Amino acid sequence: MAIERTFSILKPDATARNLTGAINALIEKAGLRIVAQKRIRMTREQAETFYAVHKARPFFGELVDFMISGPVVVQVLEGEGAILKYRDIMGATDPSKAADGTIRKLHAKSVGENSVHGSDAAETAAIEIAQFFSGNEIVG
Ligand code: IDP
Repeated sequence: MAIERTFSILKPDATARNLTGAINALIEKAGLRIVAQKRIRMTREQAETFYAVHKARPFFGELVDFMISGPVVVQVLEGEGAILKYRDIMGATDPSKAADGTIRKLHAKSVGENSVHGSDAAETAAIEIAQFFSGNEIVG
């Protein structure tokens, strides 16, 4: 399988509960390398751009408000099949449906405040990484 990069966000519910290290440990245990990472406060514009695909959904306003409600940690993860591997260890969007041992099963509070984001495909990963990182900030 090819070495891939995927984009990750540790969401405000995770940073609020001091879970950066606990979640990073699960990421690294799965064999993914954190090749870029920074803690930021997203602007409303950044969050709206990032989640533009969900603009028509009823939860869009709530989602944007949540993403700017506190600091987030944005990351680039690298490894074999990184995109699917990270989706696997994240677990289902709704933590009550997430498999045992997944990040969301262990840590998420609700379907909205679900601790992590991970890209769903190679094309979106490239777009999402480019929204938050310049090339020289990623050190593989
Ligand atoms: P994903 O993060 O597992 O890829 P998506 O369906 O792409 O899930 O939704 C993006 C984000 O929107 C979710 O991670 C969650 O934070 C939020 N979200 C999804 N569905 C709901 C909902 O029904 N109510 C509130 N927020 C939601």
